[in-house]
Order: sequence, then C-alpha cells, then structure tokens
Amino acid sequence: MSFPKNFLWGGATAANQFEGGWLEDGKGDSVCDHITAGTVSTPRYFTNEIKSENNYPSHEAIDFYHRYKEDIALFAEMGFRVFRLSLNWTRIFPKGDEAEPNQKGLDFYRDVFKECKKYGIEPLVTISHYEIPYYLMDRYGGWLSRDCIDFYLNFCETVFKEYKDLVTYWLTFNEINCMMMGVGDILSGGIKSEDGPLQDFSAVPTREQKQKRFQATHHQFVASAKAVILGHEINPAFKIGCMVAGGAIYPYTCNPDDVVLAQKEMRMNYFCGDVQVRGEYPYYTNRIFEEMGISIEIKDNDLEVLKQGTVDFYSFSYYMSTCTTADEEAKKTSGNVIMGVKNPYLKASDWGWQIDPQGLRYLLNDLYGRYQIPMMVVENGLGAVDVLEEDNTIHDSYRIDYLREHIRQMEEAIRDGVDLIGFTPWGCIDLVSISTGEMKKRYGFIYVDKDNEGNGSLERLRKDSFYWYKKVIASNGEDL
Ligand code: BGP
Repeated sequence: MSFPKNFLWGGATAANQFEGGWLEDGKGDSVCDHITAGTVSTPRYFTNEIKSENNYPSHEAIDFYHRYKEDIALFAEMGFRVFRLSLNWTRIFPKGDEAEPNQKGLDFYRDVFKECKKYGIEPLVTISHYEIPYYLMDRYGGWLSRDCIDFYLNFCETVFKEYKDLVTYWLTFNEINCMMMGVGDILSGGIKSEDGPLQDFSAVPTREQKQKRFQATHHQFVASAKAVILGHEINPAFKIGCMVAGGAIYPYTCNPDDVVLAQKEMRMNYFCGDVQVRGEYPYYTNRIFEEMGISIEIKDNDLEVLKQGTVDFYSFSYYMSTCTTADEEAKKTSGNVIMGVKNPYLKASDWGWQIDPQGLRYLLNDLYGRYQIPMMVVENGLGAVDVLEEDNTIHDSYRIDYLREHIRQMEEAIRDGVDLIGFTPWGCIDLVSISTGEMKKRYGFIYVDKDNEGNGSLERLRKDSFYWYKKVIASNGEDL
C-alpha cells in the first residue's frame, strides 16, 4: 500500500466553467463572461459588449449554482475526500473594488461548503481561477495595476474570515504561470485588449506584451504572498498553496543543444514556484529579463513580502509533456503539439495533448527535489468526446486507462519518496472547456446532458469511470 491513509482523493472544477447563474443574486460580470465559445479550429473571442447571438458558455455552464446538492451527493457517492472548486470573485464583489461584499454571494459558498462537510468532504478553494471582475479590467486595467493587489486582499480577507471554520485548503491563483506565458493575460490578468480573439498560444509575443505579463505576474506574486501572510494570521491552521500549470519538457535528442534548451525552457516552468515556495526571484531572472528586454517595477517592501509569504504546499496541473529542439528542421518535420515538437514515443488526445503518465512521476520527483514541501496534483485527466448510449450509459474506458496509468505513476513517485498528499482529477463532472469553450471536450466521471450549442436537459449520468474511480478511492489506490 503506497498511498498514505489520509490521502486526499477527489476532483476539481472552476466557478466560471461550471456554476452558471452568471447574473443571479447580485453577481457582477467577469471577464470570462465576455468570452464566447470557439471550436477546435476557431478561437474564442473577447468582446466588451455581450451580444445575444453568440454563445457565452459561462452564463449557464452546467448550472452547479442550482444543482450543487445533487452534484456534491454524487461526489460523496464516489467517496471524495476533497473537492476543488473556485470562488467567483464577482459573486462576492460584483465590481471588485467595493468595500462591502454581496451577502448572497457569501451565502451561496457557505451553503456549498456546508454541503461538502455534511459528507466529510474537505473543500479545496481556488481563490482566483481564470476569473476577474470585468469592471477591474475596464476601469483599472486588471492586474497591470497595483490597485488590484488591495482589491484581491480585501476579497481574501472577507472569505478567509467568513469561511475560516469550513475551509482549510486554499490556492491563491490558478495556473499562475499562464499569464506570463500569454495564455491567461485576458482571462486571469484582465489585461485590457481590444475586442478580438484570445491570445494565440503559438504567436511570438512582442516586448511590450512580455513587459505587461511579467509586471502583472509580479503583482499577483505580491498579492499571493500577502494573502498567505493574512490567511495565517486569520487561521494558523490554514494550508495555503500555489498552483502552477505543470508539464515536463524533454530534449528532443541527446544533442547538447537540445538538452540545454530544454533546461532553459524548464526554468519558465520553475519560475513561479521558485518565487512562491522559496520567497525570492530565482537566480536566472536577470538573464531572462535581459533577453526579453524588459524590466519590472518592484516597489516598497515587495521583496520582503515575497520572503514572508511563502506557500505551505505546491500544487500543479498535469496533462502532458512536451519536447523541445534547437534544430529548426526537426521542428518543421515534427509538427507542433500545443508547443514544442511531437514526441514519437507518445500518443496524443484528440486535442493533440501528448499523453505521458511517466512524465508525472518525473515532474513530481523534479519538483519535490527542488522544493521539499508537500505536493498536490490538482488537475489531470483526458478531454475526450463521449458517446451517450441509448440506455443512458457512457463507456469511457479511454478515460479510465488514462487515469489508471497516471495514478500508477503517482504511486511510483510516492515510493520514490515524494510527499504527495492529494489528487483531484480535472472536471470530475463534465464542464465547459477553458481553451475552446466547448462542452464536447469532456473530462468528467459524471456526464452532463448539454451540447456545444448550449442545448440539453442538464441531467447528470454516471459514466463507467464513475464506478471505477469509486473503487479506486475505496481501496485507497490499490484496486486500479
Ligand atoms: C487547465 C485549467 C482548467 C481546465 C484545464 C483543461 O489549464 O486550469 O481550467 O479547463 O486546463 O483545459 P481545457 O478545458 O481547455 O481542456
């Protein structure tokens, strides 16, 4: 038996991808409420004005807002010990800069947490998951403005005090590194942009874009560190973690050019953890900034705050690994998969994400060796098209295979000596995909009857993986 007795098995979600109820009970609009659905081949669009003819997936999503009791009961049936969810900032502070919170928003999450506790499920709360009030983007320019630090802290103080007896585990920002890599500058950074498609992941950013992204990330680092300090003052038992988009980057060949390049690219993966766990900008920062031609503004006692506000545990998402090469020709022949070149030893999902269970063991060892603090894998899973059979069953053996192999590798990592404390696979109930806004890219153990156009009864159905995961949890990872 390798998984510790109190291992936190569960599942993960995010408010804007599953709650719906986007303007109910005083909720304000978030930046993500202004982002339309796309498809695999067309990008999602951001618009200042919400136009009725477009499909805005976060508006109804899967309606957890009204169905949370049913959903939490299903999680409990699977045996969840932890449930990762995020707060919609705009449910509590509709514009973001108010002094007083919206009571109905606070009440909603209280009810949700109480419902979890009823079944002995520990909530794991992401304070900000790709969600920022639209007003903060419009009026202040989002996280580019230092003002956001105070607005965020006011939000943190409110929820820390309000839920201090119900919540122990917190994450300050989801995938904090995604903003500097350019996938989250609108979504989580609220960095103002003209109406138009969201940032193209493969596009080469301008110097000015890089400057903005790193400045905004610095503000999030300071906000996160201050939140850690504040949270521990409010309740010393709080466990507050960082959350980083994880991924192993391999050299494509043993050519030292590729090896050194892979090492350099991994530094961008370490960057946020280095600041949030070690409490200071890493040794390679100057070189990176120099090469980008940027410099960020660090003020007052920012560096001291970073030192004091280090996190209690390290969490990350893991879906795939990538390969990198310095050889321009090899890049062309291999074709791009999200980023980097195709690994000939791996299969990919329908969305081109390269499936690599061993990469998870590799990364866990790598990160634990670096930080030596408890680790949590808070996202992992297979986005796939599921088929609903006539008799309302869903045979998702591919999802079971994916998760089984990743759990096996987590077990190996634990045997290697990694202090892994929990696992919350992504989208434990089908929800809206963040990259495309689609419903058809499903991750759940629970099927939700809703299609890409937004039609469907929203009925919940148990997939084959539901029964499988229940068995895994009941046997504490023995019966895979
Ligand atoms: C992570 C995000 C999630 C989630 C997941 C899957 O990057 O934190 O919000 O959606 O990726 O991505 P997608 O929904 O695009 O398949």
